[in-house]
Amino acid sequence: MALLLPTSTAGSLPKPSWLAEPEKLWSPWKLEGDALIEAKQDALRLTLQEQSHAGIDIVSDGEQTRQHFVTTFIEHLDGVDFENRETVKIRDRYEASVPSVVGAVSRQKPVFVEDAKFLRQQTDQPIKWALPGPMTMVDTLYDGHYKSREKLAWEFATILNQEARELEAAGVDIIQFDEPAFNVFFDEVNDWGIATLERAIEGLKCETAVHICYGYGIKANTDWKKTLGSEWRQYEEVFPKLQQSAIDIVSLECINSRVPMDLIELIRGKKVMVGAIDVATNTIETPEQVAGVLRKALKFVEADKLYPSTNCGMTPLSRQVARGKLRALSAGTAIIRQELTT
Ligand code: MET
Repeated sequence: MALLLPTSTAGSLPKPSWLAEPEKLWSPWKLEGDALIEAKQDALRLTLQEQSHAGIDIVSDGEQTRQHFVTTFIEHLDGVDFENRETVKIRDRYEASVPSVVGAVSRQKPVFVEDAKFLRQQTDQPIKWALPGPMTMVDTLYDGHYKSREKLAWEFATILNQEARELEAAGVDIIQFDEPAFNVFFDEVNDWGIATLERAIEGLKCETAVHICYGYGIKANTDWKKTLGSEWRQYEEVFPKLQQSAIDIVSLECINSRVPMDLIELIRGKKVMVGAIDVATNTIETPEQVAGVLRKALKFVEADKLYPSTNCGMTPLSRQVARGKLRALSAGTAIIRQELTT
């Protein structure tokens, strides 16, 4: 029988301080050239070991080889100027320095495929690889060429599909597309966001996931959350269409959020990665807190479709806190596995 409630993370984990300045998004690398390549691989090995030791079932690269979950992918494409960065407002919320699209975009060579092969060599556990989704990509750049978010999203969808097919061939079990922008631009999600995502997964035989959260635990996001009222119903806007889509797994923010759990009913039939670890606090969850979230989710997801996970990436946290949170995720999941099997 397949393992019940396989645990995973949203993807990113803290980087060691010899690789990049810790507890920071877009943290610059501390090395360059061949030394940097080797250091990234060493960090990947470490992050993998930490996940296995903590009992995480579906492991990732901890996003050790990328500076940021969106801009690093964009910077590897042709038609992009990443040296002359522009400051734009992203997610309709905060200013960020991002790359510019200056011409037709294309992928001349694979972006993460070598890293994925390296991860595959290091472990027999199932592996999940995160890529940015088309809509979140267009929301994390300056477009001086296409002048249409939708047009550019379709271009990115084609490029993502090329990358995803090669990741699948490299032995990746689950390819996840990060779409935090789905929680902000509902009309666009329903007009073309989900359609472009489906273009990105076309022809894949491996499992596919979409991660939709309320962002990293940074101040811009925690401030925004304070304005969202007593019930966060953003998921309600996109779930009906997502339920109809070809995506296998939906990854959500749950613990300590004001998302009503019963919204999960709207994606009945999908596998659900339930965020049972808060990435916006340094407090380590107790196993019972994690178990409490999973127990509630089980009212709306079949046990064989529930994947305990984290609300978002842990890259801005300290290594020590992230380690504690990984262990809490495993321990809380163990409680529910026990309840389900006795
Ligand atoms: N895969 C990304 C991460 O884990 C998701 C970020 S969504 C803001 O960091």
